Amino acid sequence: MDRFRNYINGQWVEPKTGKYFNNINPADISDIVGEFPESGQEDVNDAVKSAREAFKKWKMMPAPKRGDILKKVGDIFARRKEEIAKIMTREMGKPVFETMGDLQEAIDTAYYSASETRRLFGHTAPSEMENKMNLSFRMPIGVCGVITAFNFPVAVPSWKILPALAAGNTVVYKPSKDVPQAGVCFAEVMDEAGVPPGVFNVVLGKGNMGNMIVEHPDVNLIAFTGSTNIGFQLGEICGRTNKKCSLEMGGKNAQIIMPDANFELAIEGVLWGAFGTTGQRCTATSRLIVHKDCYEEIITLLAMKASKLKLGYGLLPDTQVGPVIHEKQLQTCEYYSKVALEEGARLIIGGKRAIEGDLAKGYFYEPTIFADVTKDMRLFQEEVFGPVLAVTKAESFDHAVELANSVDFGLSSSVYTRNVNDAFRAIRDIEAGITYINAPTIGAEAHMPFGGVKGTGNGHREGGWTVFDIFTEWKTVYIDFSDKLQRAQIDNY
Ligand code: UN1
Repeated sequence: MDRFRNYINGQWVEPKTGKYFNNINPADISDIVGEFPESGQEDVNDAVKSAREAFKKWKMMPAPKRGDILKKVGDIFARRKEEIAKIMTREMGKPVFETMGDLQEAIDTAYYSASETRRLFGHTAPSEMENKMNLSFRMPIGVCGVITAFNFPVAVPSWKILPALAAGNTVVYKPSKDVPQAGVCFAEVMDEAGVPPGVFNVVLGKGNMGNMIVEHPDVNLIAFTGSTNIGFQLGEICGRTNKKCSLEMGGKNAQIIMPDANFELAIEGVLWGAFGTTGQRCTATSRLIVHKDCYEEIITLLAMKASKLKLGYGLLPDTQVGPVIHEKQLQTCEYYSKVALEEGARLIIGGKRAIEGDLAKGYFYEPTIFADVTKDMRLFQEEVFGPVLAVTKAESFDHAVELANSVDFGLSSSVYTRNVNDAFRAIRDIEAGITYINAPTIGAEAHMPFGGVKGTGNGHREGGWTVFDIFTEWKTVYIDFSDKLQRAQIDNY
């Protein structure tokens, strides 16, 4: 069996704990992907120390030169796209066409970040005094701890790591315990691209190892994607230790279908949004809100199509839906199915493990649809992170928007309608960081702001130009060439 190592200060190193854990293929739990370091405090210390040291030089490198290296990162990810995609599929289950998309998102982010290194604009503004100029610059922050989830093993970390480096920071990255090999691949790519030693470090581990990064006094910033529970905990530590902290957490994203929508398109959208990545996206469509005039028709059409989805091992070419990530996630799906039934929802399809043939080898759950889910039910309110869709009836467009907003989260949202007025009202009134018109709740593009309102986040946006608001601080500069003391607010008024 392959044994993997940490990547610290440009070297592949054994964990000082001497401990390793096995990671398995969720589509076939007899297939052990490899042994991965179960790192501890000393490993984290080493990584942070090397990142701190490397920061001194990396921040001095002209940003466009850093960009040249990031462009190579994109080139190497592009060259290794199919190979790494297959590694990711084995490790976390989603079909290869999806892991290829995951890598494409990282490639896009690499090229975008590279080009932004020539555009890290600051503002200039007039001074309130004569012979004085006011400027501002974006400055790197220091050592950034990056902690991410399993569902986008390369794309989501790339959203943080590559802009962080573009801006002149250094990084200590802890991938999810469920996708450590993707973390190793990330380090291989960075190494080959010529990212200098210490600028990017990967420490593999599980349990509360992430907290060691967050607690470390020499880490300046934490960028996190994962569960609401953990995000809130990390946020508390960052509050106590005065670290900048960007949190990207849960969602309970709704798609609305109005009677004037193109139904085929809307159904295609919800199938992809709800069951793509086996529902394990923070942007997944977990609620479908349908206007009463087309409610039963949509449910019938949807059930027909959803029951035809092909579950299987993601490396098989006809697989549309892979397994969930682990046994615990399978149990969560079972738990919410049970609760939904107890609370009076109507089971349309699924609601149980998929165990036919080879599916019995892995963590497969049938695409599940519950209808007549009402606002007070737990399936309406709580994130499942699996292939379980709640369908709710709306009395009117306004009611649909009200329902969409009746949850604690606010990441993504979608409306299918041909009525331009309703479309614009949805854009204005839905409480979410992202709204799609006639497109599913998933499918964010690398160069646009990504993030959510309410319980989903803490006010930051990754992606696009806004990511640099996370990974930089402002330096304001006043240049006085008057040759005299000019006292602001005093001498000029
Ligand atoms: C996530 O689920 O954490 O928009 C990110 C999307 C993807 C990213 C999802 N591009 O669904």
